[in-house]
Amino acid sequence: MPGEVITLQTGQCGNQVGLEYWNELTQEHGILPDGTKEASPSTPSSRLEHGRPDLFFTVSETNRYIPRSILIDLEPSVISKSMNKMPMFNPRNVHLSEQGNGAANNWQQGYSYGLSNQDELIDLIDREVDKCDNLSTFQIFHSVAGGTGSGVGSLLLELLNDRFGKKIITTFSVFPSNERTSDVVVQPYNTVLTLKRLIDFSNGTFVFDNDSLNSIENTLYGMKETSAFEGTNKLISFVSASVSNPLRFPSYMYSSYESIMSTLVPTPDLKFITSSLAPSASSMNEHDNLLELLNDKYKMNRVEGIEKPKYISVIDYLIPGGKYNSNNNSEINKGILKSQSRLEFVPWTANSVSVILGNKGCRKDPKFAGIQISNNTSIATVFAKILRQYDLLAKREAYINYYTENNSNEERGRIMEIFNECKESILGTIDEYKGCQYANYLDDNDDDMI
Ligand SMILES: Nc1nc2c(ncn2[C@@H]2O[C@H](COP(=O)(O)OP(=O)(O)OP(=O)(O)O)[C@@H](O)[C@H]2O)c(=O)[nH]1
Ligand SMILES: [Mg+2]
Repeated sequence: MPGEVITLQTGQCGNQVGLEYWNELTQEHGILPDGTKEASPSTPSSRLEHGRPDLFFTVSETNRYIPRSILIDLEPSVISKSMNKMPMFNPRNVHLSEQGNGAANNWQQGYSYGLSNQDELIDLIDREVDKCDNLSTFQIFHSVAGGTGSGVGSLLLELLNDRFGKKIITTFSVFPSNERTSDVVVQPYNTVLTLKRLIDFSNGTFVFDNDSLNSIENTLYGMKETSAFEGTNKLISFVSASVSNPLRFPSYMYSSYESIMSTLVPTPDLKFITSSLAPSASSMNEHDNLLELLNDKYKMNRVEGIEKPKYISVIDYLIPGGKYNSNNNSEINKGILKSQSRLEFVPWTANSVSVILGNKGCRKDPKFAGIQISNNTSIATVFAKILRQYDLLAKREAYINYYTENNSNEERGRIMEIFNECKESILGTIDEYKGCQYANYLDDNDDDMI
């Protein structure tokens, strides 16, 4: 039985992506930004297809849909924009800092703030939990590189794991650009500190790399100047909304988060998920779209010039729209067979690509024809790149005073030790992804199997 999903959106990135995410969900379920239902959904058939928004929304006595979402930031501007655009958010679920000036791109500030305010955060979470009959999953939207999404996000992971360890905890985590110089110099420190918590406490982390997102945006829309993150956030939100499509429009397969995550994450040591998408084109059928999902151009954490990744698990979603219906079984089977033959799998898994036939609900024509979510070894090179950038700073102990309580040698040493533990943990994950390419991988990991 599918259970409810509670969302936590934290920091600028978390809340901006979160806003687009709820925009996707409301379109699919025919809900207006104020939480009321659309009077007449676009097509007669869609009237029957409102699915199960109740897993993601509570419904008030006056029939308004309210996202099961908690909005957290240490400065007010992003959340106040969200509340204006989507008055459906519950104002009681907003947590803002009284000082209101952010965590200054510093994980430590975000984490300490979270720690001092944990009772209030727990109250917010408990209130949402109390509204669920059968809570399944917490999902966090954040960036790993600033101060709030990374620091408060890390604390939330610890709190959730501590209090709700049996529930699924997933994250949609945005990794920083290396190409945009405007991004902040201490981002590698914040990223490494956050990654440690993701490794320890998340059950599945969807990794989105801002450089790859920018390049997909350019491929799809040309160099068109969209406002800062609008295009990238639409890409992330399409993927994150689509992941739960079969929960919200249940059919006979993958109608719970548990079933999706157990396919994607066969062992807790391999839990970093890569996504890609296929743009919608009326000339493409199911077979073409399944192959387009393999196109490097549309991968959301691409690393150039590496050996071919090995796949641990792959789920493709076909999302119908316009003339394209995604129900032609022979084209789907042809596409699955070709995808399976083109991908290289680790030796201990079945060479299989699962396909979920999504439902567009009340959405008019989706911009994308499908997504792929997969667990594959390319993540090891993403993490190695992060560690290289981290090492450049850490070997000189550059900017370490941002993270210390005072600048004594002892305190600097203590912080470097913490950073090193995080680095070790990331190296451990890289080793897991390297080791899983061998047939005896599971023999070594018997204790870790779910
Ligand atoms: N894709 C995407 N990336 C974003 C967005 N907003 C910020 N980022 C990236 O996230 C990182 C900075 O994190 P923010 O989310 O702005 O920081 P924060 O969590 O609000 O933390 P502080 O402002 O330091 O308190 C940088 O790498 C930005 O490029 C967004 O809306 N979309
Ligand atoms: Mg901020």
